[in-house]
Amino acid sequence: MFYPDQKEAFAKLLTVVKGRRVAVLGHMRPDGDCIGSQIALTRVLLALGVDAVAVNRHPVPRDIEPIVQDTPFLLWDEFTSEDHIAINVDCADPIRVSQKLVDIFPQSLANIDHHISNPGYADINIIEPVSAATCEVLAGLFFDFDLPVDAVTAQALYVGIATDTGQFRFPSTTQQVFKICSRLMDCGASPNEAARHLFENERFNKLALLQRFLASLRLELEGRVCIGRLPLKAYHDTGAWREEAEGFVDYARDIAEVEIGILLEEYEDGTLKGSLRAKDAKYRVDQVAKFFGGGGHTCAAGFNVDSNIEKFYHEIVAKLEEHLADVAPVEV
Ligand SMILES: [Mn+2]
Repeated sequence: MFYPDQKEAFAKLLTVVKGRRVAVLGHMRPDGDCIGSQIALTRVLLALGVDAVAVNRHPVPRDIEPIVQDTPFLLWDEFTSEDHIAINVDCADPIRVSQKLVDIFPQSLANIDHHISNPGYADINIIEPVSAATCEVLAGLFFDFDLPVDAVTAQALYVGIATDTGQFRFPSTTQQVFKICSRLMDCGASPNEAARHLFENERFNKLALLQRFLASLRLELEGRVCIGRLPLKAYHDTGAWREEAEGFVDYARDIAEVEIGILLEEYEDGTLKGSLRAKDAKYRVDQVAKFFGGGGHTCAAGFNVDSNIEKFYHEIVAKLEEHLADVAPVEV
């Protein structure tokens, strides 16, 4: 078994959903793991005869779209609750599904996730912080319970794992990840097909935005930190979409001597999103994110603040200086 400790909780979940209508909710600005988890859980519930639908505040990103296939997937304003119960996937905090969806579902039945900061806010909580992706947790549970995993479900789970492990590079990439992916290939998942729509399908506007981001990179704190900035203007000038900055922060982290990479992005509503990526878990970037009201993993975390880049830049550098004073650099 992949997740013996979750056997009881997942069995309870499968019992409670019988005869109910279920909305499978994901987080705002969804990523591959979020969408993959929603597709997979919705499809498996449907196969079990449960009336299930995936619902999100924001649309499925263009590069992930091909995996949705015939899965019922709605935006929040296309969805009408008819006594549905909610299951949240990949959401460390209930508000991550958006205020609009919290208004419809003040309390979720279940919460399936892999974020260390998840406090277990639902009636049934399945949280596996050591797992690389929520899709890994779901795939493991489906195999443990011998549930029907069709080719579309397998591909969705594979895409979630491939994206949340940074294409099998992050420290979270365990032997279990490969065992599960191998089983998913048995069920029809295709890594090559996934790679084609995820990585060989770029828009020119995105590369124009990437040029702006790369030109903005600055080393701070004796080169231990690298910060890239995307002001509103960068989006206006290039016509790139928000979700196209996904992964840019990795360039900042990937510089040889840099320990933490950061992306600061401005939003139209006067807020600023910070994304943090560390080379090693000991940097605990989740703690830095938490200080600014966010959260995440030890190596990958984020937050939103009411500010702009000009005002906030010095605040984050000051906080990192204090944070890094206690952490020795990684030997390369
Ligand atoms: Mn995830």
